[in-house]
Order: sequence, then C-alpha cells, then structure tokens
Amino acid sequence: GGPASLSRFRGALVAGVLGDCVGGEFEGAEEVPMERVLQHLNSLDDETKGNGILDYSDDTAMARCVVQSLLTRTGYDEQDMARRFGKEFSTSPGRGYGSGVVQVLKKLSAPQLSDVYQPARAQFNGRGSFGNGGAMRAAPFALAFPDLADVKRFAGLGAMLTHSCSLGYNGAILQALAVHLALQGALDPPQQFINRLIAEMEEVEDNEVTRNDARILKEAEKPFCERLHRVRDLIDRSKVSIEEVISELGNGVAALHSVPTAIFCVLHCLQPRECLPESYGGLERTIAYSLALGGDTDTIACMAGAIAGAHYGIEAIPQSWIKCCEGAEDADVNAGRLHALYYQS
Ligand code: 8NA
Ligand code: MG
Ligand code: MG
Repeated sequence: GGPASLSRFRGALVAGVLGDCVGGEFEGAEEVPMERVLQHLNSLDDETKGNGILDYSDDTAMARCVVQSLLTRTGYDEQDMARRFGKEFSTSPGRGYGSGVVQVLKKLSAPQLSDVYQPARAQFNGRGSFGNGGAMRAAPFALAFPDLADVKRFAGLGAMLTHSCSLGYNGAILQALAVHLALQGALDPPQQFINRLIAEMEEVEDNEVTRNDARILKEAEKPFCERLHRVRDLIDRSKVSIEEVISELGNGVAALHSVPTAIFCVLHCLQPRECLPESYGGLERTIAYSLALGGDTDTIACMAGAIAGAHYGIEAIPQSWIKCCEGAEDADVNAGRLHALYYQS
C-alpha cells in the first residue's frame, strides 16, 4: 500500500464528521428514497447555507473526546478518555445518545470512580452493550497508532469504556482496522481488502468470551467474520438492491448490524452506480448510498465516511459540504495533529 498521507488523515476525520452531520436528517427513518437523499445533499451546495448549520451528534461528540485524549496524553489513557466522555455528556446531553449508554456516561463523570470500565460492564444485566457507540468513535485510533496491534488493542479498550459486550467492542476494532488499511491505500482491490479484514477478525474473534456472547445472542461463532463473508459475496455481485443489503447486513444500532454495512457501502461505491449522479466521485457516492439505507444513517455514514475519507483523501470532499457541518473544520485541524503524532511514535 501507499503512504499514510496527511490528505488521508484529514479525509478520514472530516468525512466522519460529515457523515454524522449529513446523516442526522434521516436517522431512524425506515425508508429513504434516493431522491430525498440527493435533494438533501444538493441543498448543501446552496450558497446561503454553510457556517455549520448541520449539528453533529453523539458520534462526533465522542470521537472528539477520543481525539483530544489521544493528543493530550500522546497515547491511550483510559482515565483521561473516560473523564472526557463523562464531561462531554454532562455539558451537552442532548446530542442524541443511545438510551442505554446515558447511564454509563453519568457514572463516568463521577470524580471518585476508580475502575473506569466498571460502569460499562453493568449495562444490560451485566452483559454489556452491543451497540455501535464504540465503533462510531473508533477511527481516531487508526490515526494515532501506526502499528496494527496497537490499533486493535486500543480501539477495543477505548470502546470498552462504554461497550463491554464483545459484539460491541469487536465492532470498534473492525472499524479501526478498516480505517487503518484504507490509510495505507489497501482498500482497492476490494476482495483483497475484505480478505485482510477477515484474516484479522478471525484472530480477534478467536476467544471464549466472543464465542460465549455469540452463543447467548444466537449469532454465528465468529459473528463479524460471518458478516464480512456476506459483504464479500455482495460485492462480487454486479447488482444488489438496497433491500438485500438491509436484510443481509442490517442498518440498525447494533455494531454487528452497522459496521459491516458501512464497509459494504464504501466498497460498493468504488464504482459509479446507476442510482447515483454521474457527477459524484467515490466519497460523495459513499455518503449518499449510506443515507439511502435508512436506519442508523448518521452512524453508518459516519463510519463509511471515515473509511472512504482515508481512501480518497480530503480533496474528494466538496467544500460546500464541509462548510455546512459543525465540527468539520476542527476535525481537519486535529487530523494534522494526529498525523504528526503518528509519525513521531
Ligand atoms: P447503547 O449502548 O444505548 O446501545 C444502543 C441500543 O442498543 C440500546 O439502547 C439497546 O436498545 C440496544 N442494546 C445494546 N446492547 C444491548 C444488549 N446487551 N441487550 C439488549 N439491547 C441492547 O448506545 P450506543 O452508544 O451503542 O448507541 C449508539 C447509537 O445510538 C448511535 O447510532 C447513535 O447515533 C445513537 N442513536 C441512534 C438512533 C437511531 O434511530 N438509529 C437514535 C438515537 C440515537
Ligand atoms: Mg448519532
Ligand atoms: Mg446513530
């Protein structure tokens, strides 16, 4: 693969914010006609818009905490990151957090807390959350650590601060891995990329905790590997309907039903598609396609955006879109700082 260039870092962080801000419009919608998606995206080109009119949600709020913590502590510091999550939530509780994770975030803001992983472990009768809230903020880990083993380890731990079920934190590891490989220029050819992800996740999911969680939730023995095989089958086909993507991969708030979906969106949109404007480049196609799936659109577009941004680089993102999104300029500045940290370590 090619070098992990500054443009890729900027693309990853900015397009993640973009997916969150732009995707908020359709979050939770069951059906989103492509026509409505394109209308929404076209309206961002309107000169009178801009200046951050689209607010970011929990996805970006927590990713910003991850970024600030990694930069300030020049690495992963669980106490610091946990405190930032708690503080962010108590300052802005109205960012659209998942209904369960709110309990964790309240506990994380308590100053006397010693075991910062404990509140997450108490969720859902001790089973922990399998939501996509760990994965939605995982991209910055790939931008802070050049070593693949570090990316996996710290993306997992960073997710466990709120998501202690393996089906939650393993989704974060998969998302960080996808961004890591995309930064190296390893996204294309897609079959090879998926095979790399499967090989890595085979290792990640090869343990008793994962097998036990999968058994309880009636999933395949290695749930993310199984989903990645489905992604590979879908990208091998010339025509795939939105309905098939939703039924095969999902579009919901569980990490298992959204991280592989986000990866599929990026790979499917490497080529021009009939349902999308010819004037769109790959990154624009990825964002538009993610929104058209409906469901957890902000989070799927945020995760797909981060992977696509790492692949195409910052130049692929329309300026008019960036201007409309709260926090996009900040993300751009912080991407530069993470780039410096990455090459210093
Ligand atoms: P979370 O940890 O509260 O999980 C999200 C939801 O998943 C929970 O509220 C539960 O319904 C369900 N869930 C997770 N683990 C379990 C379990 N072990 N047993 C039973 N149910 C479980 O929050 P999160 O941080 O993972 O949530 C992230 C998502 O919520 C993001 O998409 C974010 O944008 C936000 N959000 C999504 C929607 C939407 O309609 N898609 C709406 C509002 C907020
Ligand atoms: Mg959100
Ligand atoms: Mg969401």
